[in-house]
Amino acid sequence: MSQTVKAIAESINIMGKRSGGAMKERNPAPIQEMAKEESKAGAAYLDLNIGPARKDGTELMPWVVQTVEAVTDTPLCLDTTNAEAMAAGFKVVKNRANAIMNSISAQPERMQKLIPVAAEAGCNVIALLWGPEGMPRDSNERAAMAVDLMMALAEAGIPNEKMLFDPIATPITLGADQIASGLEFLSMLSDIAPGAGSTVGLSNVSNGVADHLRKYLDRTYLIMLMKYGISTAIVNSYDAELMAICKGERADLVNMVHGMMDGNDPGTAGLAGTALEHYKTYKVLSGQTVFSESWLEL
Ligand code: THG
Repeated sequence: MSQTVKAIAESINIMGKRSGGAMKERNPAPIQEMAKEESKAGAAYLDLNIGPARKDGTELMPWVVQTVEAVTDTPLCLDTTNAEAMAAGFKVVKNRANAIMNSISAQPERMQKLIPVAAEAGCNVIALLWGPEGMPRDSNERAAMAVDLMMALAEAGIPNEKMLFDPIATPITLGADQIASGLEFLSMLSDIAPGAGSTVGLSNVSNGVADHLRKYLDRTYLIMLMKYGISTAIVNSYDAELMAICKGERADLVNMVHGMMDGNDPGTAGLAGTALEHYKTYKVLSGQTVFSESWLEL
């Protein structure tokens, strides 16, 4: 059986062109269309990202949840940095045990407010490896933060199987070192928290890169994460090729990149279709080629 990744569709968010305006105007139709499109594309979860929503989060999150639940049964992933909005959203979610809380970070205030809400809901929880001092610097800091989060969640009765650790994907424009450290953390996860799952905001990796190039970075990075058993990913479900990788339908690309990760360079001569683009992109993400927007022309 081919390896699969559960896709958490990212596009219903306050920053998005279609969904952002609709959220602000409380116009359900565009959001409901997107929810149906993302579900049809094969999303296992729909991320509903209202951002910090300082003014009206406790009213906006329940509205978005109910707007989406009116047209689809796809489980939801509630995404906000506003703890009160998160709690208000979970009050109305129909299928709470299958929903995801996105996210609880290793910041004491956020843990205190949200862990009881998650325990009560019986939902899945994204444990975001972001601490009081911000981004962890290497895989050891990620591991230490993961232990803190796991202990606090376990103390509230939340089992490892409900946890999804997010090592935080960083843009390739900042270099390949942080990417390597996220992958290294994933390779340690089954020892740190046996039975736990994992996730990343995949398109962070291509943030700030020209639009026509982003898809190669996102897809290749997902395949690299799959080598370490990533269980879910927050993705652009409108990229059909990316969704095909999630569904286990691109064993050709997966085998090529995983082979390269094991040190087997296939060379460029026999590469067909988009294999050449993904080959070159792997060289960038693994730090063998220095990033520049002309990497596909090299
Ligand atoms: N980890 C976790 N949650 C997260 C992130 C993460 N939630 C937010 C974010 N990162 C993942 N979600 C998105 C949503 C949209 C985009 C990127 C990440 C995005 N949108 C396009 C853009 O900005 O160009 C299109 C916007 C539009 O529709 O117009 O890139 O890391 N746990």
